[in-house]
Amino acid sequence: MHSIAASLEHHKARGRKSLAVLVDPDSGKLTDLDHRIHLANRCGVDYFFVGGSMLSEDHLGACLTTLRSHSDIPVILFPGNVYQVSDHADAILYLSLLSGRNPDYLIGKQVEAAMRLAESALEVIATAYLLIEGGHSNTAAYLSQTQPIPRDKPEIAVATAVAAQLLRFQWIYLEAGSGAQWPVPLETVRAIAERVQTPIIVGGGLRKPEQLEACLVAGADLVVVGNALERDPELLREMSAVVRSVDVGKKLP
Ligand code: 1GP
Repeated sequence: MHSIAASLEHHKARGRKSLAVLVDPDSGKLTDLDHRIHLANRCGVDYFFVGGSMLSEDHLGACLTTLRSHSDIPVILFPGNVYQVSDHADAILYLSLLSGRNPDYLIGKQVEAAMRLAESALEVIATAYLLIEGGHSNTAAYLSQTQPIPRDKPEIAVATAVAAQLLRFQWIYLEAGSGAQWPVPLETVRAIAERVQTPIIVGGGLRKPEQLEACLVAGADLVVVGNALERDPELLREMSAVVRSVDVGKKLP
């Protein structure tokens, strides 16, 4: 039995790509959550990510209970603040905002949450979080009072990802921002994948199956989709098929 962090490494080693559906319990669109869960089960989605920038704990609890009671897909907290911690999930992304220079989001919030996490049964996944300019105002950048990495500076993103690997982060998350106009540039994903062995997650502004495919071919190991699936849950069928198709042709060791 692999831990969740190890499962992604295991998949990466075998060239298998992964898909996560982001559920934002504060989006006001939880009415069709049952349907989205059903589709995720049928389509073989790998993970649910749960979180939002402005979310309170109350909403989170109900959402986690629904996910847990209708699905065996691992549920990973993707917290927008220190209140989004719950034992009703399997794991939590312990995010450090490495693209920014705000000490609160590099280590301050992590210290605030540390004792609670250490005492919980959650698997804690140390995750380097890199905001990459996505064309729209970025909520995470605003709330953290940091600047995203400019889109045309892949070398900065690469150096940050290499630092994350040297610092032994378990996952690297490249984030263009929820509803981003442009997803993370493929050139950036490719350049990072060529330099680091740490599993790479990419999210923000992925709306079309072709974008997922391009991102995975460029070297992402896991893609995360939120808004597009809230708007059109049926899109998941095509997206998951594309993710599986990228596996094909990879050589098994
Ligand atoms: C996950 O923030 C993203 O990394 C979600 O973005 O809602 O645009 O898919 P979307």
